[in-house]
Amino acid sequence: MSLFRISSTKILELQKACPTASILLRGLSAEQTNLKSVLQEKIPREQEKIKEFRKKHGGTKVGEVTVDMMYGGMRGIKGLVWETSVLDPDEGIRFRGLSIPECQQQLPKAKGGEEPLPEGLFWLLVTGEIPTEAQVQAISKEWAQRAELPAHVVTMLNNMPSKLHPMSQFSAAVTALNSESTFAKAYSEGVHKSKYWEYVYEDSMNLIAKLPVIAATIYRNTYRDGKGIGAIDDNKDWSANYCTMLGFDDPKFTELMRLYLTIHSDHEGGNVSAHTTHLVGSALSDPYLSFAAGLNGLAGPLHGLANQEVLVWLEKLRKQVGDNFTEDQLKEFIWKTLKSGQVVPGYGHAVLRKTDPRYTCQREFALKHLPNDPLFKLVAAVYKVVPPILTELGKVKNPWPNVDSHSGVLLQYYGLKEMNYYTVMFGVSRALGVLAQLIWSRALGLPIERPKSLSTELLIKQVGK
Ligand code: AMX
Repeated sequence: MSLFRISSTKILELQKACPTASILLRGLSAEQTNLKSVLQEKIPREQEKIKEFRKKHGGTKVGEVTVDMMYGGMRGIKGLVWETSVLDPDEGIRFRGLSIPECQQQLPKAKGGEEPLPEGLFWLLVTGEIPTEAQVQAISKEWAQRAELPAHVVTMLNNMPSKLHPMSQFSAAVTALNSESTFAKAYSEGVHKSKYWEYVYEDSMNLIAKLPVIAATIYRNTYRDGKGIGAIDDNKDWSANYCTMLGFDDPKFTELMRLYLTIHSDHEGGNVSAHTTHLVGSALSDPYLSFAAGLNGLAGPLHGLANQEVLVWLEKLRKQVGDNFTEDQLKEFIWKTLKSGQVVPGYGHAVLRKTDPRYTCQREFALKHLPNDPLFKLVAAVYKVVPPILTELGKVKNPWPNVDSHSGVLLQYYGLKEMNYYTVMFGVSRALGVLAQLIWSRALGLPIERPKSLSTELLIKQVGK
């Protein structure tokens, strides 16, 4: 039954005439396992909805900008539209309205598994709907089939010096993949702008499919014997293939990676990696160039590199206090870090004001699978001691742990000990969120980003008036 042949104008008419039409349409898309076809139906409806909304409310104010906001990293300025997720300061992230526990409950899982498959999260981010198992399996298959790397990228990766940081290798390889961009080719051939999203979709699907191959090659070249990573298996999901290529075969590690790759995907639009990908994409740079730019931002120690920093910090702490530590010893180490002008990595956030639910779900994973691990015990003890100290400092707006505070200890437990590699895994996951949004940014025809800046001199003149 090909109900998907109904035109989008017909669907809009149907929705206006019948309030239950969206439920009906949801039913229709549940039968369709081709993500692009689902999008083809959704995009005109969303374009129309936004057009109507802007016609009525285009001039409505949504906030104000103060001088402090301008000097303070634009904190709190509502200046971006990001469809795939929204971050609440107290509650944490919601992916298309679903919290992390709801995603864990409702998204399809691998056979015998307990954690959500990132393929399902991607479907949710792109469509706003929870996928069926058949839809998730279709994505796994499609990504497996699109995974092959062009020869020049393999050669480039194999010639990277092993002392080059894995994140630099990663972003360089993603940049070089733009030789394959269907968007760049179509643009140079003069494609109509209404078709941009289709090419961005193709590039995004190809890029996501290839990321685990690139990431695993980097891992094996840098930390192992550099021998082949083996072939992608069409019958395995995206995370399982990634784990096999890395050289890990513990099913519990694969489950951890499914959770890890799901929860690191998206954190609304203003964070450095998401905003950078969006900004570069707005110049109509192709998805490879846009995402590589985002990766370079993720590689900063205040953003994604914090997961590496946390482990370096924990190792130093453990070396100093051992496994039978007292709270006073921990406090002393934390104060030493702060007094030497450094941040406590893994704590604090620009938007969140409570413990990050991505931290909590990783803590729950640890409580279930590695409750007696000494490093986990240290992480749990640090969780008790750091927040009161950061609160005492008086200036830290959020003394609670973020996602990066907990991911490394889990990876260490399963034997992935090379902490300089951790941000690469974050990057593989982050692609899901920022590329889902990039498809929508082009579908909605969002323009080149260009906010206004002022010099201090001009600002003083203007405010002094
Ligand atoms: N340790 C020590 N000081 C901290 C701190 C921490 N964990 N978090 C914030 N502060 C300090 C800031 O450095 C700033 O000091 P300053 O006025 O002397 O410059 C002051 O507290 C106010 O900062 P804020 O408004 O609370 O935070 P922010 O929005 O400016 O920065 C963040 C947010 C995440 C960069 C900051 O909390 C931090 O540096 N944390 C440690 C690094 C980290 O874990 N980053 C990962 C974040 C999650 C992610 O992106 N992956």
